[in-house]
Amino acid sequence: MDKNNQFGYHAWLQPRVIESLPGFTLSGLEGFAYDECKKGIARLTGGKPGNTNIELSISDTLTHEAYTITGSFDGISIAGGGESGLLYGVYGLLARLSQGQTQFDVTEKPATSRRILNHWDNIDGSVERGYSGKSLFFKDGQIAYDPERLHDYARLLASIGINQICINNVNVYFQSAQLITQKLPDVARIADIFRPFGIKLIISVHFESPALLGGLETSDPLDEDVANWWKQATAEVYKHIPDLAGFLIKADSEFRAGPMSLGRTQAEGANVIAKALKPFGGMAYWRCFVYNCMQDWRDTVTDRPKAAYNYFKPLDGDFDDNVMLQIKHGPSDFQVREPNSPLLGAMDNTRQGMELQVTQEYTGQQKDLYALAVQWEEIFEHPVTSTSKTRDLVGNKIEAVVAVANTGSDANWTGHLLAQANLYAFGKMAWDPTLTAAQVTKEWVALTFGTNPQLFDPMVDMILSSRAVYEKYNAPLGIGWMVNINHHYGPSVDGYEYMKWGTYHRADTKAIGVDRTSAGTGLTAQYHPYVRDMYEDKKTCPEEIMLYFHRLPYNYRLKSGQTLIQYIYDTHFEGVDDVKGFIQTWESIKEHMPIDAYTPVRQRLDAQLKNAEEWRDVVNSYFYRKTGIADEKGRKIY
Ligand code: GCW
Repeated sequence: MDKNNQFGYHAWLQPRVIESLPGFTLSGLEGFAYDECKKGIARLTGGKPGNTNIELSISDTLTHEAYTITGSFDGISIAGGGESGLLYGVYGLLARLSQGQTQFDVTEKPATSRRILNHWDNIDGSVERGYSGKSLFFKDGQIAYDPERLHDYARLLASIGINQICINNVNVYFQSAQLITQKLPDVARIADIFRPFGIKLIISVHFESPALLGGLETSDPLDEDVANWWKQATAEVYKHIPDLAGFLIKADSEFRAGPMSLGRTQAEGANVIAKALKPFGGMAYWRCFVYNCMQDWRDTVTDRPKAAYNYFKPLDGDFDDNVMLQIKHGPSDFQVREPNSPLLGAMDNTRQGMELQVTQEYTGQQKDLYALAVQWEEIFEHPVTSTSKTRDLVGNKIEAVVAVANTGSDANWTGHLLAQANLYAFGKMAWDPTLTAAQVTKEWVALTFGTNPQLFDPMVDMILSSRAVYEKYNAPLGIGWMVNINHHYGPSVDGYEYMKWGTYHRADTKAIGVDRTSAGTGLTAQYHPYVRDMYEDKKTCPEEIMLYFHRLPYNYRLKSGQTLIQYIYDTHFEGVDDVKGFIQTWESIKEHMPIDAYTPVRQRLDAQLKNAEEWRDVVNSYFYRKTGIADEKGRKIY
């Protein structure tokens, strides 16, 4: 089947003629936004003639990416602060028209000027933690792409406000390191595709590039030759891509080289690259995923979640002003449930961005349905201090919202059709972190499937409940990591337990969990006192995250009166039942959607059910065997 005809290719920009719309004419500023408006209107009206005018203009009173939409079917005005704002205004109008809006009095501006996707794409065409086929950018060691598809991809991303993308994996190997030396004309062509959509490229670079590519003896950031190498190489990059947003660097992390191995600080490492980017207005995005991945599991003092704060907080103020620390949202690694990273909002003199993951590495790998928006809403709702929440990006000096992409060469972009909702939600919530999961999910369903209530309500409910369902059959109460090692799909309770990765639940016959309070590893002390106190005390620690901070006996009574062990049993049985409910829901709405939407999702739900059953039986049996405590309800445990 032609990919463009398969349901899902157009995602939330479905060609769907809406009979109630009038015909439109366009006037005002001609250019890219105007053309996009024309195409979008044709998509929604089928080119119906009419005389409702849409006027496009630039307004000096708005910031570059901001826009206003005013008017009604008597006439509509879109004004953008700049070209990007105008384009966002066009997409904003089209989305509102698709959802049946008829009157417009909208002013929008993004909460942050950096809304970024990171692709973990390798030059051989594979995608690290990718579950949607192959790379959109690379193949067999070369830059290779379908220009039409990339153009459509750029439109999808721009329509949800994404304005920067890193095209290659943060794990940079030799060939991808060469992107900044050998392959610049090709990278520049990709930049050309994204540019009109207001999207700038980022390139992941290898920290040891001076040695690896330049033949220098060292990559020591304090070495003058090294600094000069970065300056020259970067100048060359900017000759080809003058508007490159910057470089992304994963250093001293999971066997990647970095300044630490050369006796230098993270700041010294970041600044040498930042100085090379500075004349061109580029940013050094420096990841904070630095921890000891060679820990002895017998070591109960080292606590991996403390690592990022320990390394970076003392350096607050040492980073150049074009370094942006890129901090994973939680102190572990994209688990189903984590507290926020204590580093977020903790540095007054350092620029910071928050990294999320749209790709579902630990959250079902786009086989299982998982509404990330629900989790992100909690992350944004998380207190940084008693008066401020993470969603106050400006107040907490969080200047970028970044996510690892979930897209690839699959016809529907995201593998699981409903995983498109996660990409959509990311763009919308990065633009406006006050949006709720319910709001963005409803928008996505309306734009993708329409608003027929017989389909709309059940689908919205199913998607919104999916995070809680996955959590039920996964590791309990925030403890995380009970996954199969390496590939991270499916259960393995002790898979990481005797390993070097610093991820332990330390379950014995009586209790489970690591005490991270002041009586234990002291992670709590890294938080603002308000948050610290909340986590310190079992009475105030939110129950769903209890096992992240406290070691509990299996007979610990939760607020419901249930014991911990019974909670584990119950949630794991419920999780499976809930997935069966998803299948029923999907069957009940089958007739209201195209068959090529129904079938692939049904197949994935069947796979999800198997996975949930495996989780239920492995986790329940593990704890039954450890504790010898029977299920109160007498259900079968193996
Ligand atoms: O958890 C790990 C992932 C790696 C990833 C790393 C990171 C790109 O399993 O695949 O590497 O996180 O975020 O750097």
